[in-house]
Amino acid sequence: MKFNTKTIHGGQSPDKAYGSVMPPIYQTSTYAQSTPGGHKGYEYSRTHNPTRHALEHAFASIENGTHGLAFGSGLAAIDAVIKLLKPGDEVISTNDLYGGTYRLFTSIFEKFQIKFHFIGMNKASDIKSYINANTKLIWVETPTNPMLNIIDIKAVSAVAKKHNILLAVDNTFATPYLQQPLDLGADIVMHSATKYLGGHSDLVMGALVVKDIDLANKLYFIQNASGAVCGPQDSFLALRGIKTLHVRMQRHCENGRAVAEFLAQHPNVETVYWPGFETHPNHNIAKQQMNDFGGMLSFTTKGNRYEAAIKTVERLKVFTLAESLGGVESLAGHPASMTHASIPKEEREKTGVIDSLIRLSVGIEDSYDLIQDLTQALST
Ligand code: P1T
Repeated sequence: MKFNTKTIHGGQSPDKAYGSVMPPIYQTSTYAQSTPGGHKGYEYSRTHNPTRHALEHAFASIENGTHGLAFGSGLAAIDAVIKLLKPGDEVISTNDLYGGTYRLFTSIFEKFQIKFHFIGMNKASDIKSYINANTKLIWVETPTNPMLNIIDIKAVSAVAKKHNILLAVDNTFATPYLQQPLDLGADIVMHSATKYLGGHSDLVMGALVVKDIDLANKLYFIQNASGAVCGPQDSFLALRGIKTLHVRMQRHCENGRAVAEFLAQHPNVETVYWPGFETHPNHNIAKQQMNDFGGMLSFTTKGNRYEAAIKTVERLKVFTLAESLGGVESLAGHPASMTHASIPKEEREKTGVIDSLIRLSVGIEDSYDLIQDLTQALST
């Protein structure tokens, strides 16, 4: 089945009870048993729920995996992956990543003696010097949030496999429409489904997909034992969102390109970070591992002045100033004071998250209106 068909039908069939085409919202915590253990496959909704099940099948289908797992947030999904580890284990992670992921790693899991190395991965070979006998996981965001760095998944996977290390890829920015990490050698693909998969800024959810039964079973155990699952109503919304992922992404990519090209020639803009530019350091890798360049981009205003960046985002009218990304509506953010405020200033500035950086999640409105809005916001 091709991707554009999988988004609509992947892992789904009409409901067995009455043939309903959309999966019913099984809004129940528990299921009747005729005798202890005598049930129809479902006992308790933390463990299993038919609506969540349908969504988990859809996740697996669109990411070319065999097993999908849905969580109550993207961070809950990441939390489950790190719980595969034990004290003394080490993780090598991209140094440019969502601030909440950095906070989870450093403020929660370092307490449990898991060690994290945050490094630039623009050259996959740079990872090798951080590997030792305790290294158990490589955590990659690509494109990264918010600098839009591109990491070569195939090359990192070759290093990981050689040393028997798990590779997890946060595919939130790209979505499976643009990039399928399991096909490129990753062991785990993760999503903040809050973003493009949901697509309408109306839910908070996380996803994991794997293609190895043992790994799947370990993660299902953690999902049930730790219990950070999503509810049936949100599962339904995510299933509905995924059905239009391919058409939304096509427009996100077109609008992303139009906005990136507009900003690149604007006199009040210093630098635009977008993997579609030939000048992007890993443009060629982006071309190889992605089908297009997406709707996320960041840029700096001239002069690196905090006030200038803040004034710019405050003046926007079609773009909404808000955390998050990946919805049909365009959003703008100021990473240094919003999504990446939990990363110490010194650390974030090393990766380029400076005071004048603005991040855009380019939505699917008419690109004319988006460019008009940026024109007025950048005019002074
Ligand atoms: O918000 P949540 O669903 O828990 O997902 C966390 C997360 C994980 N990975 C990436 C790449 C993310 O961007 C996020 C969440 N990001 C934002 C809220 C943001 O505005 O960047």
